[in-house]
Amino acid sequence: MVNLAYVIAGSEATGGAGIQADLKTFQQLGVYGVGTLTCIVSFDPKADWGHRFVPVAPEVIADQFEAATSTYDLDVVKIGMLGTPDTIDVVARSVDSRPWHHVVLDPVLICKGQEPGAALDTDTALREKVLPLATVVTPNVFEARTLAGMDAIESVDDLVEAAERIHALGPEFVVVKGGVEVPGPDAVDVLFDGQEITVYSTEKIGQERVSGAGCTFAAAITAELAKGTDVPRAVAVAKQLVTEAIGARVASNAPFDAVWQGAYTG
Ligand code: PXL
Repeated sequence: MVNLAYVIAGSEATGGAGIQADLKTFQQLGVYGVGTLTCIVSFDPKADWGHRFVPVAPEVIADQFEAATSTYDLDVVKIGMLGTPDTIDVVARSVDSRPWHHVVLDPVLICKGQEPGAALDTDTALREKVLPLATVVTPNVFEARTLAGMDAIESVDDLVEAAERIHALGPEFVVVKGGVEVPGPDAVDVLFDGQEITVYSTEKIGQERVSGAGCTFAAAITAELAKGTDVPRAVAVAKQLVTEAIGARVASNAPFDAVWQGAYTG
């Protein structure tokens, strides 16, 4: 019997991030992927590779959700980029209408190309409507600062404080990803389950951010949870997969490389 995982996320037209990265990750981990599209992002090579952003109409998101959840018995879902308050509203109502074993939220906040005013509304809606539905949330340093209300995250102690603060907002498990943003030789992630802190650490591979790493990390956790893995072990698998995917990154004409999930051997 094949395990199934569901993702609600945006398309990133070059295939490095977004739902394309999620579905590749599911496949790499041997899980059948089902996807619902929330928006379409097309980088603009004429404007410094900024994001052109087009939301999918809320009723079309609801239709996709109905098709996916009626066709399969899905109990693990990853939520990626949503992008507007209206999208957040329909996704929150849809997800809340069914029971889930796990809801993994990658809290993608602002996106270049969106109006700052709209982005603030979006952050607030995400925090109020989607975060309380999540069982696992995977903010990067920027997202963690916003969600935790911290001015700076510059050390492992700060990652721990952010994880504890975000846990108080509802999710059972919080994984704050230090990535290349926290100084030091290692890429450190911190998991907090309400009681215990677990620190995951690997040597940094360069100092540049690689496109699709965050999407791939949360998708790998989701795929592992769909296979029945527990959260601490799912995070360990995700960390290894992302580290290998960054090591095997794909160069392009854009100013950033993209992760390659196919390098993971397990
Ligand atoms: O990596 C964050 C992300 C998620 N989802 C979509 C994106 C991006 C970044 O470009 O375009 C659709």
